[in-house]
Amino acid sequence: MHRLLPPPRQAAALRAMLNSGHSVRVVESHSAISCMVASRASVNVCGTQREFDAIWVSSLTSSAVRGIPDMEMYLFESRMETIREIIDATDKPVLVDGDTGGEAGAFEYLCRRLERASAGGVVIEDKRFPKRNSLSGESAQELEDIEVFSRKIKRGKAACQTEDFLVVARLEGFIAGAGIDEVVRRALHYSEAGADAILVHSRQRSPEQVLEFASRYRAAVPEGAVAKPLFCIPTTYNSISAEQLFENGFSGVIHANHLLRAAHRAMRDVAASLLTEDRSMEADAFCSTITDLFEETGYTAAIERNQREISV
Ligand code: SPV
Ligand code: MG
Repeated sequence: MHRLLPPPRQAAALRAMLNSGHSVRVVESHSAISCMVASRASVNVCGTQREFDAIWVSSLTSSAVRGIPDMEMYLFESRMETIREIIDATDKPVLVDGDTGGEAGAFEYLCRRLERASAGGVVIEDKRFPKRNSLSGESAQELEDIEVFSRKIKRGKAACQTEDFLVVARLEGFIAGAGIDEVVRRALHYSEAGADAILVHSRQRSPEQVLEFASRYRAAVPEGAVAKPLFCIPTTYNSISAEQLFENGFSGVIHANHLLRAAHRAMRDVAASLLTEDRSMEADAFCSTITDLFEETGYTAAIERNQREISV
């Protein structure tokens, strides 16, 4: 393998947060501008400022912005360009959805490329390549052999240059119809293989399945071993808050697709309004202003700097 320079500190932040017991709220980005919006979102809740802690580069939304289905179809090089733009657009750590990771050799390469690009980590799911989106009830979901997937985790970890880069094992057992015993068995196996964290996925409308998993996993961790931090993606069971998931043993909660879904709905409404009204006045209500875009992308600040220089 080539000798590579270590990545900058932004990459280490996710590991540091998890190590210090800080729970993380993660939100999806699919472009530099969506990452800027996500990174700057900040609200005051009962006197405490709340922000997202990390960014999720979703395969669903990375595919959707390219106009292709979420079937592990994109060329990784073109996705890498988006990942780099997203990392450049934020100071927050970036967690990349690596789908199945491909075969072990491809996964080593993926880990090295992402670590070098200063990503905070990668998540791979224990399904067979090419995977199908987990939320689609129509798709056949086939689990990977437990040993094959564990070897892939080991190979990915061994390929990384630092301890900071996280390799997260994502459990698709519930999605594929397996029972909780099998899902817990796999979680223990992947933890033992060196996964830095475990993501359990479910498409039930209720959080019961993932909550039961969290308590069963913790109870099953053998003496002397540590339970890995747990992540979940509450897209379907979305009446439970991130705070409640944290209280029930989760360290990370990922809102995996909402910024693109919001933009898509607004785009459809605006396109229809432009045609219906035959002008743009009514559509303005659904749009950011041009000034908003200037400010978000640094245009306003760049012009101000130029003007200061001219007036000196
Ligand atoms: C993604 O965001 O691409 C995910 C989560 O993998 S899900 O769409 O629920 O499979
Ligand atoms: Mg995905």
